[in-house]
Amino acid sequence: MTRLRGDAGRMGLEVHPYKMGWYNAKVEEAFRFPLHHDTLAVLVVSTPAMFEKLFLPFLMEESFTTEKVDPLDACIRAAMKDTSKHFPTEYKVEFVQDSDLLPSRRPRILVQTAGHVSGAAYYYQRTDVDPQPWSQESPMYGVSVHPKYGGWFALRGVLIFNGLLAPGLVEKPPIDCVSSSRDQRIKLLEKFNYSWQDYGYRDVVDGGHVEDRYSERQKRTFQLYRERDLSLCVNGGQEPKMVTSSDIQLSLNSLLTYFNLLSPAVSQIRTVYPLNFL
Ligand code: B12
Repeated sequence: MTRLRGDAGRMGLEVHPYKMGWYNAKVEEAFRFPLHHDTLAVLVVSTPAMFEKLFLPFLMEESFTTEKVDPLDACIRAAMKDTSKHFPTEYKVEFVQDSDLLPSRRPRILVQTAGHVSGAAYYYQRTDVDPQPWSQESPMYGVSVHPKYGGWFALRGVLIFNGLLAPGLVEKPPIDCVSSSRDQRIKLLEKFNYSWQDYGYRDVVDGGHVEDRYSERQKRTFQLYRERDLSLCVNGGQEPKMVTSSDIQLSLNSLLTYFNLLSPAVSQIRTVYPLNFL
């Protein structure tokens, strides 16, 4: 665990161990993992530093090709694969990512619940506000808040150590960092649900202080990401359409143009992309 934590830290990631049974106890049947209660699971969280320490260097690697439809997912997956090389071979270690789906199209892992039971980040749900000001019919998605980074982080996935039991692991409750008032929790949930695009929910934390935030460059890149995702998945807001290679080409082009404009150093990316993608 110490080695894993060290590796993760160098990449701008954090790791938080928990027992699969703690997670299974919270979620509905459909989301449970059919594993022994004490099975070791480790949540992987990205901090604002991940962008510079891991993602930009990954984009510059020789091995990066346009076949990887989602570079960020591919980047985290590669980092976990690399780190897993140090694990004893007798355990079957699987990395389940936030974007992985079950055949039912539901997410394979609910990373916010995993964040809560591992003690990494408190998961605020509508039930954390009493009484609730919203009607039961209106959706109000929950949001996790990290004690150091507020909302300036992401929950990337979980390493599952099949066959490795950790009976001695002690549950560490997450830090309740939006504890000051009911109004603060309402503000947090409403900002996350109604105006997440302005990043405001990420600063709703007791005392209003966070240790680090995404840089302007990181924000802009992730924004391009979302635009790209929409262009890939949505056809004028109507029916989902098939993803074509020209969609992917278009989106990667905009990402690369942006990098090239911002930083001459990153323009090396040009050299590792096939020319027809530029
Ligand atoms: C599908 C999805 C969406 C959908 C639907 C949202 C939703 N929450 O359902 C849409 C497209 C709308 C969406 C949008 C966004 N999303 Co989104 N999304 C997801 C995704 C992939 C799955 C969420 C899901 O379907 N949950 C299923 C429901 C049923 O889970 P649930 O409500 O938590 O219910 C469970 C808990 O209540 C638990 N439970 C029951 N009792 C108890 C008690 C306790 C104490 C606990 C802990 C748990 C617990 O059991 C229930 C299940 O049985 C997650 C990643 C992931 N794999 O988890 C990201 C995720 C939630 N999204 C995220 C973000 C940031 C966004 C956006 C801001 C866009 C963006 N990426 O920048 C917007 C903001 C929301 C909005 N205003 O629209 C982040 C949230 C980070 C955070 N700080 O919490 C996540 C975690 C992705 C990530 N990698 O970090 N998203």
